[in-house]
Amino acid sequence: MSVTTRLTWIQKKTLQNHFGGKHLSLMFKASVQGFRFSVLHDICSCQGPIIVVMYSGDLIIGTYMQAISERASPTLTFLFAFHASGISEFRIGLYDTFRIFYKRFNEQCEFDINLENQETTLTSRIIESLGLPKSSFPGGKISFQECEAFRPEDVLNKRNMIGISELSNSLWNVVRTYKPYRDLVHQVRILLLGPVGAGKSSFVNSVKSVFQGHVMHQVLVGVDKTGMSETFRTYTIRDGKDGKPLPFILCDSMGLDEEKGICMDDIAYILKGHVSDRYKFNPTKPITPGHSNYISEPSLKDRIHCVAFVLNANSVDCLSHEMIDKIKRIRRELIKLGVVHVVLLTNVDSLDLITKSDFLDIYSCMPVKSKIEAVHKKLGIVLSDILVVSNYTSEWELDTLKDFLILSALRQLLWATDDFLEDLPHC
Ligand SMILES: Nc1nc2c(ncn2[C@@H]2O[C@H](COP(=O)(O)OP(=O)(O)OP(=O)(O)O)[C@@H](O)[C@H]2O)c(=O)[nH]1
Ligand SMILES: [Mg+2]
Repeated sequence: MSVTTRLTWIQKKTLQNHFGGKHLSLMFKASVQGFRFSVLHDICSCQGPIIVVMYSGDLIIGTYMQAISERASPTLTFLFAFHASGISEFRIGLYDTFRIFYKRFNEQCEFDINLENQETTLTSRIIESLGLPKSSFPGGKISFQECEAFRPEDVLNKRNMIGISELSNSLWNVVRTYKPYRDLVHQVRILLLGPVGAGKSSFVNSVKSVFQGHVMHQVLVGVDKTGMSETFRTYTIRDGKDGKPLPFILCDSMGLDEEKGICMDDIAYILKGHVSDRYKFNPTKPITPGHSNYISEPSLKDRIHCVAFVLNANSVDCLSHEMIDKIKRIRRELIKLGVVHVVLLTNVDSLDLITKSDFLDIYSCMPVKSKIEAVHKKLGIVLSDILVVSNYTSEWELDTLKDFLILSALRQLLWATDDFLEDLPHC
């Protein structure tokens, strides 16, 4: 059985972010390894900074020490306490680690931890500064039922970054060498649909950026209540500056809106391949045969092979009934036409508590999981078809971790298009 911390995901993440965004690796758990400082010392000394957390009923308090040294020597020390609103901190300054755990009789100490007796003592000045209830500390003491020690580790270290870069490179190769099923088309067409401002155009810019090798802001993006994109645009992306066109086309559309936005009837025309590049949407009426952008007899290459519903992760919990209804109506149309669809959740970078290092394992992050579950519940889309990305928006430099998420999502989109092509009746 693996030894796990008592901290919830949110508590652990709050603590991580409070102390510099490092990953917390559990080194010691008193209920498993024993309430003995000698054990904690053997495990944690010479490991660099250590965070010791004590659990007393509902209270969680702890200390950050820059080191547990072999000899008694002062080390930078902080005390902290958890609250519903976050973490309070008291900086003790340079403090002798051995004095914390081995306070000598009558010695004046601001605080100490007696692991063997499962109690810790704090001065009233510290109790007050940490915002802890004085009544829980009779005589300055509080007993604890559990004690854990963590080592803060830098997850964005060289080894992990090399690993992620290798993964990105292999995804990059999978995408650029992708061949649509049985060569039925040269390029598959992926349509981006979703509420105004969800990040559809930014996703096109992000994919272009990854393949061009620098951040691109070619497609107009921005915040406008009525929507920024007003024309239907189809983007072929090149593999490098003068490279070959990649085997997919991203189709950017006008945003869905409760009142205005893309005309719902236009969606069916786009899906069936009747609408050509640069068609200017009219929110009040759909394209008609005879329009210069109307393709009367579309072939398979003009059709949409996969749809990505683009949603802003921050707003999935407050999607209006009208929006959910619209998306469900589109889904029914997609199912009727056999078009495969997935969800692309953008803006994961701005979810509460999420930091860059979480991109390494984004699907296991609690806030991301809860957004994915919310989408699943509201729209009925299976969990494995909900992908997450963080688009390039205001940055100037490419970022290996963002590239990794964008490429992973793109690979899933290509697999989904193959499902559509494979399922065509004449194949
Ligand atoms: N932080 C963050 N911001 C994003 C992300 N994706 C998009 N944005 C921002 O969200 C805003 C809207 O993005 P767009 O790409 O224009 O959205 P859209 O879906 O094309 O919007 P319309 O064309 O108006 O329907 C812009 O200010 C983007 O910079 C993301 O993943 N993270
Ligand atoms: Mg747009």
